[in-house]
Amino acid sequence: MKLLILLSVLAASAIASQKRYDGYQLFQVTPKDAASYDALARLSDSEVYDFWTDLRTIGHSTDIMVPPAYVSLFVDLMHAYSMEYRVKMVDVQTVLDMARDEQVAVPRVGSPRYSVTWDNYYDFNAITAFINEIAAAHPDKVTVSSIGKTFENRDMPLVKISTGGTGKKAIVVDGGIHAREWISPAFVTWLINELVENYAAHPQYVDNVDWYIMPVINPDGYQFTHDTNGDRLWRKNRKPNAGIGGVPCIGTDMNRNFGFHWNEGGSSANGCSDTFHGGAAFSEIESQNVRDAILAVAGQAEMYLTFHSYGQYWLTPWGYTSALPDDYTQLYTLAVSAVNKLTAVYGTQYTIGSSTNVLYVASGGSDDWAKGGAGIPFSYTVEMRDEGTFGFQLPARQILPNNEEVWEGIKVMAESLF
Ligand code: 0X9
Ligand code: ZN
Ligand code: ZN
Repeated sequence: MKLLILLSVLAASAIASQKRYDGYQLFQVTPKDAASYDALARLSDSEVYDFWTDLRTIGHSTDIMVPPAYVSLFVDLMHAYSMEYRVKMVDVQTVLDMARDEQVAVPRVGSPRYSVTWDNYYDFNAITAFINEIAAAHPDKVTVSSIGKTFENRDMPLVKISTGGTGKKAIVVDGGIHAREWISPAFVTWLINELVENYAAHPQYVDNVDWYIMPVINPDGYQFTHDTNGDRLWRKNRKPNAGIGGVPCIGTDMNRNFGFHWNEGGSSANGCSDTFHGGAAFSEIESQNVRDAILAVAGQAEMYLTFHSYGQYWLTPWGYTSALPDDYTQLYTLAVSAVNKLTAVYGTQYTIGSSTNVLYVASGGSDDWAKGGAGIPFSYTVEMRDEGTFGFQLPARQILPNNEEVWEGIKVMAESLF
């Protein structure tokens, strides 16, 4: 009896041991001049504050998560610089708990065909199972392979969707480069399902182009956000690094590790930072695997789409400079057509532009490398829902509406290659 109680206490504490965010607050702040901007820039260098959205330019808001012990200091700073601010989440843990409760409460309707559905979020194993199941059900259209192993020895899946024939253009898609952006794999897996399972409704999207889809390119990080002893708000991969000042840390930001104008701004040399760019361009096994998989199809590929959250942006290169690519007008015009269709579904607004100009400088991104390094002309980063009401904890009931509207944009993207 005593043993049983002990065991259940242990079990309960195992469940409760994901990193907790009790008393953490999410602030939305807007720097109004150079002095207040610089003050925020200094905060973003410290590991205390988690910038859920990176610092933009003067006049644009940023979402910053502040630990309880720093809240009053932070508010003092806001007042000292007369910055506009508002508290978006008074207790981040409550929002995490609500999202998890919704996740548990959603009843599975009927007996779903596959290991994932789109009324819930799923971990890496379930996504891998789904990919293998849909490939087995549609061997005429779907081929699954592994592009290599992660640091923690997980296979990184690549799904090729094609009805055969030669000389077709290709679209490369990936998701899950940032672990905590759960809507990304939830969309990319849905896209696979829509193209394959719903093929008959719109065969042209598969008959006219080949798709190379990698639903989770940061499997270790993504699984860590699901693990009971993990951290729901983890962003990077999971390989230990030298850290800073003799204190080791974990993880490289994969979207700062790609080798096109790597380490030219908007990334960090501090291994404890959430935007750590790694020891060198392509220092990480996962970004190497993605690089090699893309290079293998680069001759055929005309388009690269990488899915993130949040903020509702349809972004073009470059992320390393405010200068625009030569063919920016074409990139921009196509994005406008896509976003028009997207917005027509539920009224969701997206901002369009080059990522440096509408967001911030951030070098080493996969989009910049896909265009500048692999020579894929149409390269976009899509930041999906929402605008920070729920942020990374986008409620599961929004997965389908998000996916439906983004799909309208993707159709426009694909049609441009027909
Ligand atoms: O900062 C990023 O990596 C992306 N935003 S996120 O909030 N999902 O982290 C934007 C990347 C845009 N592309 C480049 N900067 N190259
Ligand atoms: Zn350069
Ligand atoms: Zn991201």
